[in-house]
Amino acid sequence: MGSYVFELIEQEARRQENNIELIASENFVSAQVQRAIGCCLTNKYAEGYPTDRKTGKKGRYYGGCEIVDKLEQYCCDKWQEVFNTDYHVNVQPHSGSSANLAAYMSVLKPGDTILAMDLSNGGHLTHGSAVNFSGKLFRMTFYDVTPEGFIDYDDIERKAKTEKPQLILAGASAYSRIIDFERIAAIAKANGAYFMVDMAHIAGLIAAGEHPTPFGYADIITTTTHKTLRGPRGGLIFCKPELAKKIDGGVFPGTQGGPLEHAIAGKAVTAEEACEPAFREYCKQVRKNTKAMCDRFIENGFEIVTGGTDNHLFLVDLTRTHPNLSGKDVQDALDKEGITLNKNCVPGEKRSPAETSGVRIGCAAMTTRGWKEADAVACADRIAGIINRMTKA
Ligand code: DSN
Repeated sequence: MGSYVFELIEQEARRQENNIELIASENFVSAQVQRAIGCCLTNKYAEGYPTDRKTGKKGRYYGGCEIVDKLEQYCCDKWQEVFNTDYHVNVQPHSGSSANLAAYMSVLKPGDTILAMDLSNGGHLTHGSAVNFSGKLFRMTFYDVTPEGFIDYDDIERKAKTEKPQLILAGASAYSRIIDFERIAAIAKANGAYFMVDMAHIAGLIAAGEHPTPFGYADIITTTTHKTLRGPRGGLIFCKPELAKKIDGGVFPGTQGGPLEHAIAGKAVTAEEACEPAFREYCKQVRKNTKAMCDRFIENGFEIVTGGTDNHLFLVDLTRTHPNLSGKDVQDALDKEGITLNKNCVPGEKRSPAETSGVRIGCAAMTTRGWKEADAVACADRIAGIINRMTKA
C-alpha cells in the first residue's frame, strides 16, 4: 500500500544517509534494535511489573503478560550487566524527561528544593528550566560554572549549605568535561540531600569505562538509551536497592501508564550490544574523534568552551572570534551544506536561546558511521572554512 508516511520515512532515511550528523545527542541504531522496536510487542498492554522472582507475586494488571514478563526481566538483568551494578533498574520510562519526572516524584514533594546545573550553562530542560515541569513543580536553585565553563564544585558546596536542597543533580546536555561524581556525592551526603545523576549524554562512555562511573555514588541515576548508548529513544532509571519501591511507584502508577514493551525489547538488544567488546572500542573511538576534531578547531583559531573536551562533544564559542555570527546563523548555513548540528548557549551567553553564540558538536553518530580521527579533522576544516567565509561575506 502506498502511503505518504512511508514516502516521508524514505526521504528521512536518505537525509540521514547523506548528511554529516554532528548533533551530540543523536546516533544510529543497529538493524537488530530497529527490528525489535518495530515488532508486535507494540500491541501489548502490560501495566505493572514482571512477576517477582523471589515471591512469585504477580505484578501486572493485564492477562497474557507471561512473555513480556520474561522480556522485561531480561532487559533489567542485561542493564545491570552493562554497568556491572547491583542497583535496581526500571526500564519503563518512555524518555529521559519521563525518567527525570518519575525520579523527582519518587523522592521529592512539589515545592522541595533541587540544586542543579542551569540550561544556559549546559544543563537540561528537565533540570529546572522555568518553562518545564521541573521548574514549575520544584524550587530550583543552580550552581555556577567558572568563566571558562568548568563546573564550579566550590559553588555546589556553598549552595548546598545555603539553599539546603533535598536533591542535588549532576549531569548535563552540553558539558564537555569529566564530572566528579565522587565529590558531588560527598557534598550531598554532608548536607543530607539525595544525589541524582542524569548520565544521558555520557552513559555509553560510562558503560565502556571511558568516563568515571556514578554507580556507587549516586542514589538515583537516569539516562536515555539513544545517545552514546546507541539504542532506541527511551529512558532508564537506576537506584540504590533501598529506593527500588519508591522509584518503581514513581514510574508506574506515579507518572506513566502502560510500558512500551517494543521499546523495552529495543533497550534489551541495546544492552546486549553494549556488553560486547566492540562497544568499548566504539566508545574509545568516539572520544578520539571528538578530541581530534576539537583540537583542529583550536588550530583553526576557534575558541572552545573549557578549552577542550574529555567526552563525545565540545562547544564552539563564537563570541570573540566571530562576534557578528550567531549559533543559529552557523546551524542554518551548515544545514545547507548537509552538515547537521545545533546552536547552543555558551557560558555568560548574551544572545537568546533561539540565537545563541555557540554551536555544539558531537562525534557519537559519525563514529558509528566509521569515522576515524582523519575524517573528524577534515570535517573540522570544512566547517571552519564555511564559517570563515560567512564572516567575510
Ligand atoms: N535535548 C537533548 C540534547 O540534544 O542534548 C537532551 O535530551
